[in-house]
Amino acid sequence: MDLIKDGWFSELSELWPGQCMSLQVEELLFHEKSKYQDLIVFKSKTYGNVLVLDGVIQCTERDEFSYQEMLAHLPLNSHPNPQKVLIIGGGDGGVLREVVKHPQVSSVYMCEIDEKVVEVSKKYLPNMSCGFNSDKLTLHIGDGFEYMKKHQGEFDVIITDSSDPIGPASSLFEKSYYELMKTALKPGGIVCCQGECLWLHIDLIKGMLDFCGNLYAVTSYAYTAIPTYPSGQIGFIMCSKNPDTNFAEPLRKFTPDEMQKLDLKYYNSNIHSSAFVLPEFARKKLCQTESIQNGN
Ligand code: SPD
Repeated sequence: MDLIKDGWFSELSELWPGQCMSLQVEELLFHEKSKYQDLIVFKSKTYGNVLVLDGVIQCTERDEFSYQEMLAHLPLNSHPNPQKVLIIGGGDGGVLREVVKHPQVSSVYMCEIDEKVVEVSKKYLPNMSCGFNSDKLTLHIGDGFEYMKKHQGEFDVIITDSSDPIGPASSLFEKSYYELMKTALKPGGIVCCQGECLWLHIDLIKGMLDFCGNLYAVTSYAYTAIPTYPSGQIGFIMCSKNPDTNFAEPLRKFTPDEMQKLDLKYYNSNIHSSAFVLPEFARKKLCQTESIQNGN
């Protein structure tokens, strides 16, 4: 297979032209095409098992927590009472693991289009997929748009854990998707979605923040550092229906005891606040209007 050559996997995509991340492969564990995408799992030399969809790294066992913890705890700790949560995508279970352990969450609904991702993750990514055993979870295999049309005004928080805006996930980066999420939220609800990389996709992010700024009472962009995503950084588009939301000020700060119990490795309340502080090139480009909140 040409994604793996001479013992190295290389992640090439038109979304990050002229650069690519390579990981040394110890063993190819799984390779199959599902109805939706090409799935690979390999054991890497230094990053544990790695899940790759359509040639793009989705998670590695070594650094996944940086993305999954932030995608879950940024919105959950920005909402005064996040009881009912919907996850769109996220079939590897990493974000789910974080959401089910949150003390205020009582029910979690996950809508993942590709059953194969869930199946493969349960087998090869046990530390991520443990959330599938939670009593709080109702799993639905199907299309996120269709699911939300049938579940209007139901959720406190909606989290979208998608792949990149190419192929099956591209519609999740469009205005119509953010309009639909707004209608599936309860009053005061919050969304947090995979929001791509400042170094690579700033025009895409700008476009999304602009339409979100017109749809929601509060809109912001936060980011995390993660070595195996392109350029080592990925962000989150965050929107709230509640005009009083101040994303950079978490409403709940976990105590040291809670931090230990929740087994958090990346998220803490200081990194929550600092995730909204943008480097100057990004602040200038993204925060031209007052409707985009930032931590600067
Ligand atoms: N460039 C890769 C972005 C992938 C984001 N989603 C990953 C899913 C992990 N749960």
